[in-house]
Amino acid sequence: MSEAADTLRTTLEMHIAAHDRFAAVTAALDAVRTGAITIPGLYDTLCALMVDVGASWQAGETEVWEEHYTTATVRTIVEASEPLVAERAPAPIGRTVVLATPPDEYHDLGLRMAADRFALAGWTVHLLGANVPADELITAVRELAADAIVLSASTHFHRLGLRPYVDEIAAALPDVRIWVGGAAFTIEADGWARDMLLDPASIPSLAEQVG
Ligand code: B12
Repeated sequence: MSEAADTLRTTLEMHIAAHDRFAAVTAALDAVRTGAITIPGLYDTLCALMVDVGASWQAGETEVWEEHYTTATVRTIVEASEPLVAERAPAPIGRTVVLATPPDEYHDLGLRMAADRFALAGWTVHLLGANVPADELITAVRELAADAIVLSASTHFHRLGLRPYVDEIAAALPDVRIWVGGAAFTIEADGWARDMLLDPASIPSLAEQVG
């Protein structure tokens, strides 16, 4: 982690511990505006913070409401970054992606961050968010003329559920590229083709792989 990311992380933890959401959001946005950190760097910092909050809750050191407080603060930071993403996005490259999580998968912060990573690579991005039925996703991809679909799973259970979901979508949309990712795939990815698993760091160079 860079020194700027370390500093921001400490500052965010301090403001969240003091239950000062506004100060946390301001510190994060200022770090991007001043160039201390890039948006992907900010998102990596927020992701690490969330993983540690989850571990701390599991260890009984953080209350459930505090984990929710942190999640809500991180969500506001990501949503408030939207204008900064738009300012930094290059000219459109003529590729469109639709992003969603499968039914009952409510972990959507990583998906939200992946949407911005695609925007920063010049993609036209349509975020459907969490808990999207397969038939609705298929309709959306057709109507939005998307070249690719990005799906996220955070739990073991939802990674297993993603398999038939992806198979149904791939059968209906054979020309559309499908990528999957998220915390569940860092633990296990058995049965998934390598070229379907996406590393966020590779998003800037993906455009040539579709259409
Ligand atoms: C916050 C949180 C919640 C929140 C979610 C809020 C929300 N709207 O997102 C709430 C409270 C709702 C929740 C609920 C549950 N949770 Co939860 N949750 C977490 C926690 C603490 C953080 C998740 C998070 O936001 N991380 C930050 C984001 C940014 O990280 P990320 O999703 O990994 O995304 C990064 C990358 O993976 C990547 N990425 C993500 N998707 C994709 C897709 C592609 C294609 C690409 C390229 C990249 C990419 O981008 C991000 C980096 O920029 C984790 C702890 C952990 N270790 O992850 C547990 C965790 C994920 N939850 C867990 C569980 C079990 C649950 C519940 C089942 C708990 C329960 N008994 O009710 C429910 C399930 C709810 C449901 N049906 O979905 C487990 C999963 C265990 C497992 N492996 O199966 C974890 C790991 C906690 C644990 N250690 O037990 N949870």
